[in-house]
Amino acid sequence: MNVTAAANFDDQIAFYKHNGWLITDLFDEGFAASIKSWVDDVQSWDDSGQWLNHYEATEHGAQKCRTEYFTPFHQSLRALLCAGPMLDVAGKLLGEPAVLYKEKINYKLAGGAGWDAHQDAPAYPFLDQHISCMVAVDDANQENGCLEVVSQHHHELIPTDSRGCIPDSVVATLDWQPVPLRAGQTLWFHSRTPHRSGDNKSTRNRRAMYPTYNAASEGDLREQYYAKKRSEFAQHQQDGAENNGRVQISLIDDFRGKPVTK
Ligand SMILES: O=C(O)CCC(=O)C(=O)O
Repeated sequence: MNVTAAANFDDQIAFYKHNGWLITDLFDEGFAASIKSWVDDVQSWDDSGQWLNHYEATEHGAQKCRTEYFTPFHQSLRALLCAGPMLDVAGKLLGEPAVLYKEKINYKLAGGAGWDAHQDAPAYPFLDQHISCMVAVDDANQENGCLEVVSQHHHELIPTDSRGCIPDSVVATLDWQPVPLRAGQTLWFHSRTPHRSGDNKSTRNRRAMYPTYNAASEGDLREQYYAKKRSEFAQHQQDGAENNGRVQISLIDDFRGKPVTK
């Protein structure tokens, strides 16, 4: 593992504080290949465990679009996300020691859908301060649906529409910047940084892992977060809630993927 975040990180912290996002190169090619093989492991898991798999209907048929709550079941990914340079950088950017709040892999396989413009904060209860990171598992670019962010817009919450997303009238006024990443690069972003992503219109998968951290002083709330998510999703299913042709995989309704019909 090649850790470049160690010594002179002050300029990067200043960039993050100013813009609300930051790219770091924490891992060399060999380590990026290891991350890829660990994500292959999780991608192959069926629905028999306590991890949470989500699926979407695409032109290529039903595809896995997300797995979350996987760190208890994969030792190498747990070590990657809960210790070492990832936790260290999260703590430096938060300004105090960090703890993992939640973790997900968005697969966005060829044909997979993207996300409408949103801030993460409304989907992350119990806390004031979070920081998320996109760890690029495959190269991400505009063809396969990299993230797009808005700089210097992380100081306040934008009132949301009925789906919990940024209203179209506001989206049109924001300056969106695509952030292509090489596999192994990491994009850190504030939970109020507006972001969105395109559908994967290419023939190449765009898998990405997203750990979210909070200040340890606010508590270790990961189990509480997932208990809330599981109970809201169970209720949603029991109610047979209609979602206007989208499958809901977050506590807000930001994902454009279609539900798989049985
Ligand atoms: O993976 C993506 O393309 C966007 C993900 C995202 O914004 C989210 O999961 O909240």
